[in-house]
Amino acid sequence: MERFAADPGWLAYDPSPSRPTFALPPGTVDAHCHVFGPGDVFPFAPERKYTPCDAGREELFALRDHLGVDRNVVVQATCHGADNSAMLDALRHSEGRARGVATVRPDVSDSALAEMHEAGVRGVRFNFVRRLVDPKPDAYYRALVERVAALGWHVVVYFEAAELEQRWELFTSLPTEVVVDHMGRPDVTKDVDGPEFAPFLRLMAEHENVWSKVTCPERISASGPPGYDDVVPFARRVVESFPDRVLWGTDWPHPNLTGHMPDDGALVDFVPRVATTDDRRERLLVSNPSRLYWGTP
Ligand code: 0GY
Repeated sequence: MERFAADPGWLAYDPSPSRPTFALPPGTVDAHCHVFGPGDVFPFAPERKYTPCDAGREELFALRDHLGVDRNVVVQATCHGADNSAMLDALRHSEGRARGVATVRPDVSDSALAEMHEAGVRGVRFNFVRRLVDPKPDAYYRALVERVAALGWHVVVYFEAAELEQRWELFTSLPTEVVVDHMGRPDVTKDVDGPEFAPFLRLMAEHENVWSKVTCPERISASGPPGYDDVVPFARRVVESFPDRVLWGTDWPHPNLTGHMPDDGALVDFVPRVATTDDRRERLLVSNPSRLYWGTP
């Protein structure tokens, strides 16, 4: 049994987050969260770029219940590479209350894909963030998309804002739904109406299969906690412009943060500031993720 030590200076998730003031509507989905190990059961991948603290499914489900979340979408984290075992184990122990997004390589077998589908995987994640992975040429991703599209899965893409132009052709030609992590990581010190954020808004406006997670204010913000005020106009703009193609999530257990660890209760209280009507909140939290991950209206 291998034991892993988290990277020096690794910030662990908050073990006792506040209870949110905002009451999440019934059926709320946390559409972006991860499990890490535990490493002695589900070893971290040899090619990983970071070693986190353990954060397993039991802790995730406890957080879910504490916050008033109903269901989770567990997104494969890069520290587990293409070994999806920890994520799949979480899905299988969720009593139908979790779906997954996997990382797969071209050598994945059809039977492994079918097994993942059976466990609740509904998407594959392509990560282009260089501090997390070594990105591949477009052709690599195109070949994989053909395989997973046949299962009705969608594609989740994670990239830094500067990468959008370079991968535009790839992102806009994918035949599936495409979900962008964390609004494409905008520079929120710039104007929401400025030229920096415009390409991302154009991507969504021109391509009706593109969705966005309005997640990670704690990661994107320059002004910081508790309110992450500088992220509000960006997230609100996306929610109001594309109300049927937005998702929300906690990003628990918050890998690779260096400045501070967010209070997950405060992340819930961020929601009504960016989705300002009951109708917008219902779509963001309940009906959009239900449609995409559970196939229900
Ligand atoms: C996130 C963000 C990060 C990490 C990962 O898979 C990952 O390791 O996505 C990050 O470091 O920005 O969405 O969890």
